[in-house]
Amino acid sequence: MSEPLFESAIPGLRLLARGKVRDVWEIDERRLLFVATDRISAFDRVMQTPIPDKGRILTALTVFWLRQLSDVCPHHLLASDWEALPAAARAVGEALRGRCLVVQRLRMLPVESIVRGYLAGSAWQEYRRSGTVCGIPLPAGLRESERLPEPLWTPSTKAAAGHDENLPPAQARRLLGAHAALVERYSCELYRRAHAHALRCGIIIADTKFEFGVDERGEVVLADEVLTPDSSRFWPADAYQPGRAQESFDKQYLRDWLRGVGFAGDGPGIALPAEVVQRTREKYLLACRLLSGDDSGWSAGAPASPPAAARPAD
Ligand code: PZK
Repeated sequence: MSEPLFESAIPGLRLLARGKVRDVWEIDERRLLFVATDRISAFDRVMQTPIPDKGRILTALTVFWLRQLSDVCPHHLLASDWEALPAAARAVGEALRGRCLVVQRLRMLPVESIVRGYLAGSAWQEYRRSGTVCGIPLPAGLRESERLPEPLWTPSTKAAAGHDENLPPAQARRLLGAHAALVERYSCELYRRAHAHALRCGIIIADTKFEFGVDERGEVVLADEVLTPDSSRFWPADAYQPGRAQESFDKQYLRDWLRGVGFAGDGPGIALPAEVVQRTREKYLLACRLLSGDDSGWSAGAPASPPAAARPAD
């Protein structure tokens, strides 16, 4: 394990944005550099203590999925090898190794493309109130966390501040214009494929968020990080039980600890004790190892699981 990275600094490149966990740098007019830091958020707040290697783990997972799913649609990833990084990034040194994605610069579409296979979070809240999700009527009598008859496309707005809001799909289609049908089709197919793979690995992907952009030729391209625990709800499949909220695969220990100390998501994030950091790190590592069979040496000694194809299907 090496020094955690809380915030990237790359002299010579221009910082475009800092998200909750990732920093985006400009390489040139055609390319961006995404840096996954070790920041972690819970209850919508960034904690003061980083989780060592979390950025490397999420970078490896994103690269795994983009390769695995590259026959579904085009994606923005150009390179993730150290040798392919701009000299300004390599000059920073080991702190950036394994955390960087060089991506194609796109015109981002103004909708978060969420796909849900299970009834959780804001979808469960809306269903309980009105029997609908994003205004789409669902069968009566579904329980919390229940698998949906079909994956549902439940787009949301990209709110500049505060919480994203679910959009009626008809409104999302108007915002997406000519690209709407492809964004919806790509999103649902990506989710179906990823869900089936993850289930064979013991993980339920309850829902996930995709972002798309348009390249200079007008093609719809998958962007951002994909199918990580930060952009999705991962549940351990062996503990799945509809009728109640599910444990989070990655953040359950952190959330339980935060509740225990009375942290309710108000005010700034807080510092985390070593045990919470260690156990949370192990969960991210396990998710990455189960899904991709790769832990790239962050966890000494533990054997990787066999590839999913070598195990019986569900
Ligand atoms: C882009 N974001 C959101 C994510 C942040 C901000 N391929 C692309 N081309 C142009 N812009 C973007 C992308 C992508 N992906 C996405 N901001 C710019 C974002 C993470 C952290 F601070």
